[in-house]
Amino acid sequence: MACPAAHPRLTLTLSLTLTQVSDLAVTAGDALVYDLNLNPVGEGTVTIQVPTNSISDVATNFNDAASNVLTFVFDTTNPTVAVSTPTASYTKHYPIEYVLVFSETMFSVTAADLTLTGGSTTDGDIVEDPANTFTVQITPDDEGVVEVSLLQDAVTDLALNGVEASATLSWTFDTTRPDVVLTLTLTLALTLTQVLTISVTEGQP
Ligand SMILES: [Ca+2]
Ligand SMILES: [Ca+2]
Repeated sequence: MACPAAHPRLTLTLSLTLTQVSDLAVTAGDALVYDLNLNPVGEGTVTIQVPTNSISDVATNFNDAASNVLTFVFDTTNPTVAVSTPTASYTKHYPIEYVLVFSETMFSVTAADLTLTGGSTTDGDIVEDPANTFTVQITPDDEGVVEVSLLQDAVTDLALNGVEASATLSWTFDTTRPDVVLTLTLTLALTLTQVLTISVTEGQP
């Protein structure tokens, strides 16, 4: 059946107040297509449905069944991230674990998103859990300082809002054992005194 030339009446059921619902284009063909510009007044979940008896053809035949429900989340808030505080600034253990806890669900976090010096990681070293937490295993390049951060907008939430910059964490990776030297000094006085000195030289990277 050919589509009527005149626009049918259309009523939408919306879950959120809109500042504007404008009709961008109406295309008449075998099916009549409405493109609507929806502007929510605030963040949140928006659902849209055409209810029963709310759209008619030019012969005033109304729809006898409600449409499916479309849902989307309007989100303009930038996500934030908290990072794990190292239990010690010096470590001999590796890989070093770096934990990112985001304020909301993120699109993804990959190795390329991290700003890392003195070490490396791969996408396979990053594990996500359901609580918006990503655990990253970092392998030091060598002894010395390993530093990692997440720059502003490096990753996004599901609505593509960029993340706020994280704090920068650093560790000193040190696997060199300290050296110990004993020296004995004899002092002749009224009594003979022996002074034992233990010198420890810390082997630092
Ligand atoms: Ca957000
Ligand atoms: Ca050392």
